[in-house]
Amino acid sequence: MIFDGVREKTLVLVKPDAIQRGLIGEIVARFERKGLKLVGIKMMNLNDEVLKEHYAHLADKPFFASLKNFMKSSPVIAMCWEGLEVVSAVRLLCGITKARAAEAGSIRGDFAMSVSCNVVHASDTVDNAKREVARFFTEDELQDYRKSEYEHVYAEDER
Ligand code: DAT
Ligand code: MG
Repeated sequence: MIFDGVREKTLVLVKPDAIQRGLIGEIVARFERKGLKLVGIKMMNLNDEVLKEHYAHLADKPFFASLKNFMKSSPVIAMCWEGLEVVSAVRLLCGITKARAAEAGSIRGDFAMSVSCNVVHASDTVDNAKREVARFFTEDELQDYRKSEYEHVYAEDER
């Protein structure tokens, strides 16, 4: 089967600060122009239950309550992107957590100044990406389709 090598998936959230600042299109465009395939997208409200799971690694931090409040302050856009080694590729596109120190050209580097209001979430490892995609999307909400652009985005041996 063609394109079987490019099935890694990752979760991206467009955070409330980006929703309020009208950056949804800018952020989606970054992933599109990179050559990634969008396989799931929806607008949703997050609750304490999902945020406790999603940010479990930060549960004992002093900023945990404000992080949850921030993530509940408006709907977010959840997206699932697919591609070859897409988890690490998307982390690079997003830039480091502290946005004002993030590399120019990255999403956080170009659009944000804050540590907490840093416009996007992206899965950090392949294992976490699997868990996070399953946390935010049902199987039915993930699309399986052929993107003809892949013939030009990837070399034959990468597809
Ligand atoms: P990342 O989002 O880059 O994967 P993370 O998983 O360490 O970073 O933290 C998740 C989010 O929590 C991060 O995007 C913003 C918030 N956060 C992290 N460290 C923080 C801090 N020191 N003060 C306030 N918010 C913080
Ligand atoms: Mg993280």
